[in-house]
Amino acid sequence: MPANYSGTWDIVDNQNCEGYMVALGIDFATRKVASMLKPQKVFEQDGDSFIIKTFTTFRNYSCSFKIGEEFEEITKGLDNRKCQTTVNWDNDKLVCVQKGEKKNRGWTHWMEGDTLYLRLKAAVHYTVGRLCQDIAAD
Ligand code: VL7
Repeated sequence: MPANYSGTWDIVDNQNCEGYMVALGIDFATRKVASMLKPQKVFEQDGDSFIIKTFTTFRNYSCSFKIGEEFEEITKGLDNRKCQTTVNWDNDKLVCVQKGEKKNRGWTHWMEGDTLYLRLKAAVHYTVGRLCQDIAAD
């Protein structure tokens, strides 16, 4: 029996939503509006079938999927990109991979007690260094 996420969930707080939005290339004005929002999520779950609706006063977003079945997701009203998206169980966690232009993109939901968590990720952070031979040292 998988976990049951059904219900209506209200945001309590979040961290670094700004960084996520920057990674997706959301413009400054939209980020400022989005950062003020208090999203509500409504999960409709029937076993492995999900509809996740995200409601705000500014925009809404809805996504439906079946566990393990890849689908084309268009992030309309978010960054408006096309992704090949798959959501799987990792024990009771919901793990989403959004393949597309943005590398390392996806989200994970899990529950602890009566709290629902959501971790959203996008983008890659690299650092590249260059080193040269120290001839004098040899
Ligand atoms: C992701 C907030 C904002 C662009 C407008 C703000 C509109 C949202 O991926 C999401 O949910 C998953 C997991 O539950 C299921 O679809 C929703 C909300 C991301 C970052 C990006 C700002 C533009 C507010 C409707």
